[in-house]
Amino acid sequence: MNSRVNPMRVTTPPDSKRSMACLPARPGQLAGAEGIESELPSLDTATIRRDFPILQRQVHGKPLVYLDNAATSQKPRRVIQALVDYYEGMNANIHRGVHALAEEATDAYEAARQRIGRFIGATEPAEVLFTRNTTEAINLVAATWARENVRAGDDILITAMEHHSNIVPWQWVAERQGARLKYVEFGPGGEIKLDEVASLLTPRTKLVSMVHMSNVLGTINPVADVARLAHDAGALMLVDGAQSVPHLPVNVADLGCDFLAFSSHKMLGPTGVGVLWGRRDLLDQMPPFLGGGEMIDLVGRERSTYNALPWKYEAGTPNIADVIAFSTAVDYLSELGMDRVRAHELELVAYALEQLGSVPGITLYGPDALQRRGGVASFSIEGVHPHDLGQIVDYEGVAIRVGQHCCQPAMESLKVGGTARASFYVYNTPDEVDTLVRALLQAQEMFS
Ligand code: C6P
Repeated sequence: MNSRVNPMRVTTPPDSKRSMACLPARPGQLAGAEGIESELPSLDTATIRRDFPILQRQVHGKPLVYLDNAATSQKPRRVIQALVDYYEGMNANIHRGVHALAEEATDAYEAARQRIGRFIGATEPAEVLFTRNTTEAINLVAATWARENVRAGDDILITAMEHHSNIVPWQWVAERQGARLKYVEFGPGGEIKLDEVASLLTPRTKLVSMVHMSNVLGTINPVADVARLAHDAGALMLVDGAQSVPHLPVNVADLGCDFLAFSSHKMLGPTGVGVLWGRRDLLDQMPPFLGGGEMIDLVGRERSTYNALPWKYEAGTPNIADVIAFSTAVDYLSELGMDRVRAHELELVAYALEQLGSVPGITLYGPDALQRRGGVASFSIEGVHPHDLGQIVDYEGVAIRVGQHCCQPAMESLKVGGTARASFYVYNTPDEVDTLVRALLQAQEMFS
C-alpha cells in the first residue's frame, strides 16, 4: 500500500505537499490496493446513479455528493415505487383477512421474507424475524434469549468498537442479571486480535456479540473465527451486521453465527425495517419479545400460548409496505451482485485513503489492510473540529457524518472527541472523493 495512504493511524505533517492528482478508476483493478485484483466487471455507476432520484438534487447550489451511507443509504426509484404500488394497489392488513387484498398483501409480505432470507443464506424463511431496525433486533435477543440464559456471574463479551445498540442492551442484561460485560480492545490499527478474544472467553461466557464491520473504523472483524472460538467455549455468537450485510456478501452458514442483526435503511431499503436472523432451535426455545395480536396461538383469561415461528416474534400489525419495499432493495443489490458491490467499495476506499492521505495534518483511522476494511474512511484534521469540517464540506454539497457515530467507547479508545467520516456505496465515484478532498482543503485553509 502506498505509504502516504494511512495505514492505520498516520498523521500527515501539516506542511506536507498537497496532491490532488485524480487517479482514473481502473475497471477491475483496485487503486492503491496492491495485491487485491478484482476479476469482476466494475459497477456501472453512471447507470446506477440514474436510478436514484435524490442524486439529481443540489445542495447549497452544488450537486449533492452523498457520502453518509453508513448512516443511511439513498433509495432507488424501484424501492420508492414499491411503496407507492403497495399503498395504491394492495394495502390491507396481513395474516387476518380472507379478502383478496389481504391475501395479496400477506403473500407479498411472506415472499419478501423468503427473498431476504435467501439473500443472507437462511435455511428457511421462519428464521427471519422482522424488527424495526438493527437496534431492535439486538434488543430482542437481550430481552428474550439473555433473560432466560444469562445468570449471575456469567459473562457477555463485546468489543470496544461496538455501536451503542450493541452495548446498552448488554449493560442492562449485566445489571439486571448480575452478569459481567467484558470488552475486547482494538489495537492502534483498529483491529481486534483473535488470541485476545480467546483469552477473554471462559466457561462463564454465554454470548459474544460483535460488529461485523465497524461504522467508525471500517474494520471487518473475523466474525467466523470468533464464532468458532465462542462455540468452543460454549458461548453463542451474535453478529451486528448493520454495516456488513449492505456492503459484503454475507451468508449466515459461512459466518457460523447464532444471530445476525441488520437494517433495511442502510441497504437501499426504507427506514423502519430490520431483521433478526436466528437459528431455528434457539428461536423456538426463546420466550416471545412483545405480547399482543399475531404472536399468539390461544389466549385464555390467565395464560396464552404462542404462534409458530416467525410470527411468535412479530406482535401487532407489522411494517408491511416497508418490508415489501425492502425485498425490492435486496433484489436490486442481488442484481448488482454483492461481490461487485464489495469490489466497487474497495476500489473507492483505496482511492479515498490515498487522496485523503495527501491532506496536510490528516489522521486516518482504521486497518491498514484493505481486505480487512469496508467502504468507510474516518479521519480528523489537525486544528479543525470535526463539526466545522462537516459544515464546511456541506457548503460544497458534500454530506459526511461527524461526531462520535454512536460509538463513545471507540472514541475513548481512539482518544478523540469525534471524527469526520465518509462512507461509500454503489453510486459513489472517484470524482466525488475528489470533491470531498477539495472541500477539506478549503476547510483547512479557512482554519489555518
Ligand atoms: N449506525 C451510523 O451513522 P439502526 O439505527 O438500528 O438501524 O442501526 C444501529 C447500528 C448498529 N450497528 C452498527 C454497526 C451501526 O453502524 C448502526 C447504525 C449509523 O454509523 C447511525 S448511528
